[in-house]
Amino acid sequence: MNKKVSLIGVPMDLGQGRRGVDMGPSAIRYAHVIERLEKLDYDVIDLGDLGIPNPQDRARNGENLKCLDEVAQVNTELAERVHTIVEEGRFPLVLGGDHSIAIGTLAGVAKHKKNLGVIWYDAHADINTGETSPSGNIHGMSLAVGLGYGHERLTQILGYSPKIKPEHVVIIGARDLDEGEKQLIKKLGIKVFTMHEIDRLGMTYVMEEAIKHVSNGTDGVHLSLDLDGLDPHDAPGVGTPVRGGISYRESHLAMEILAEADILTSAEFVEVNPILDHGNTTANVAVALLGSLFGEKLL
Ligand code: 4U7
Ligand code: MN
Ligand code: MN
Ligand code: MN
Repeated sequence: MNKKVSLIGVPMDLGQGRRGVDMGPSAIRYAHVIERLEKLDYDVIDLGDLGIPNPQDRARNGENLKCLDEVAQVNTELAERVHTIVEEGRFPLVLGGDHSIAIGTLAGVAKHKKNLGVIWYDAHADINTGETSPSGNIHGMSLAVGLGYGHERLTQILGYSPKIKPEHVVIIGARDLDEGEKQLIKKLGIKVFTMHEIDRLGMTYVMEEAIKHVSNGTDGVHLSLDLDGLDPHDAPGVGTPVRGGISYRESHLAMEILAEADILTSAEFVEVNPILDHGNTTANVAVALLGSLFGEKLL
């Protein structure tokens, strides 16, 4: 793994309806993310948090896309910042904030990587568009936007689209998909390891297959980890919890296998909501997983 890490917080909560996820970056810093990585000999620069505009109306929902202007604005800025981080030869580590920020991260990273592999670790596929979304929340559309589906204001960030190709994507942990999402996943032939496959095949096999998949024909790999991929017992502080998720142990194993494979070129950890949490459990889980992802070993 690249030993130079630039961390950036995006206290965005406009991609969904519940307050609190804007405090995610603070909660993850409070759980000692920087110390954890420095102990593993990483040179970490904390770039601080992006500014988030105060929307006129959180409920405004033109074309079934809530807060489209603000979400597009923040993601444009994030894309530029991430682009610069990669240009400087550093590893971008983005802390959310809601999952709409993947739009900006992917735009920034993929500007350098023509064939970016993506691991989407999530209970959801986030592959809705304004046409299919039951909620109008953009955090449920970010993977679709990366693939070139959705509103132009989002797909055209940094002036190119699509950012990624469907054959370079793998979704892990899915257990809650909307009808339109199922159709697009099938149409594009996206590889999905649902909870059924994780239960049946085991996390070791799933990760080995996932790594093969995202390494095939790619020039970099991004991990987009939504904490709601984990079971709500282990990560309660998330806005859209879904029962029957990936366990804490399985998630550690997944991160350890990824660390060994040494394929990642960027990562983001999103959807930590301290208001809905018990103590700071979910941020602590995020930091523990980051430790494993960056190569921490017991002995
Ligand atoms: B998250 C949902 F309808 N699919 O689009 C939607 F179930 O980033 C949830 O994965 C999206 O947390 C969840 O609103 C987005 C819903
Ligand atoms: Mn999710
Ligand atoms: Mn998500
Ligand atoms: Mn969520």
